[in-house]
Amino acid sequence: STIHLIGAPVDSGKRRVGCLMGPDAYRSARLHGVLEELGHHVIDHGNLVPDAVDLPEHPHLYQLARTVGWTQALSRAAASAAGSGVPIFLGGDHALSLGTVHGVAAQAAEAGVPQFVLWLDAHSDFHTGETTESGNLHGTPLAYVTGRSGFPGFPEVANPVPETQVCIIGLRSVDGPEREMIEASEVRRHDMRDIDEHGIAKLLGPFLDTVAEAGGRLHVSLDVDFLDPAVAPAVGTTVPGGATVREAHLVMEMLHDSGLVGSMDLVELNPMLDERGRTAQLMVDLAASAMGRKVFDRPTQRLL
Ligand code: DIR
Ligand code: MN
Ligand code: MN
Ligand code: MN
Repeated sequence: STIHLIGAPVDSGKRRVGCLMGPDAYRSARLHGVLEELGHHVIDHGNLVPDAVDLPEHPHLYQLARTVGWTQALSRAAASAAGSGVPIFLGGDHALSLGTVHGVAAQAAEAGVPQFVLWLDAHSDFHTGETTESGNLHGTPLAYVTGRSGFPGFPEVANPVPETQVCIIGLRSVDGPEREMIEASEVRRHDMRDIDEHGIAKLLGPFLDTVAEAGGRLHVSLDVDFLDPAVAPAVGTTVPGGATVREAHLVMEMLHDSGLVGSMDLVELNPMLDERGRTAQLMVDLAASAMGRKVFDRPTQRLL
């Protein structure tokens, strides 16, 4: 199948800079060649640039105009790529998902396909512009794409992703207002304790079944900090106690076996913080597993 690599060097979603180097770190770790070796037709579209947006500085929301500009540009790019192959967005910080999910959801609505979202992250990214304490917009995309208010200047969300079609796995840092909103919602959420108690396959499997039964399409948003910082140090917001390499690969292999992945974000990689490119390399290996790399050919064995 065709894979579109779309560079999204978004660095406006938080204060610590460096994520703008992410797309080239993935390229240097040979993402393109690795995917071609798996038999895919790969097109690297280069890096996007944000729309020029004329908005006054916001008293609380950091780099609002720039992030709105990215959201507009990414939404268009995602909508046009989603119909004709699998776009993989090379981040960039997680603010890029304000645009990518907006765009793929719009294209899905047009095609009459239910859009589902899998969020692999230590954080819930469920703040609105009104609840965020940091003012960092990378902590907000899930609230935006599920249709919450509090996003001044951003494109209208005409096709919100229904809460029941969102699943977050890997949680271990959730702010108070986020917890309240998530608990009052129908978003599926699994913290690290769920993974420890049940195993990650038993959390992901039922969600994939739901997507399949609905005839849906899945957008996967993979935040580097889903992984444990011991194996993935190159991210500004490390939280101890994250997913292992083995858990992450199992998730990716199950995603490939499901045949449901329509689009993917690789986000929050900050090459400035990396140790000899090891985090970039791990993210490329995970993307390869999601796109079909395996040791032996076999379907996922679901335990339950
Ligand atoms: C924190 C950190 N919850 C915030 N968020 C994220 O600033 O709102 N870090 N997403 O990666
Ligand atoms: Mn995130
Ligand atoms: Mn995170
Ligand atoms: Mn937060």
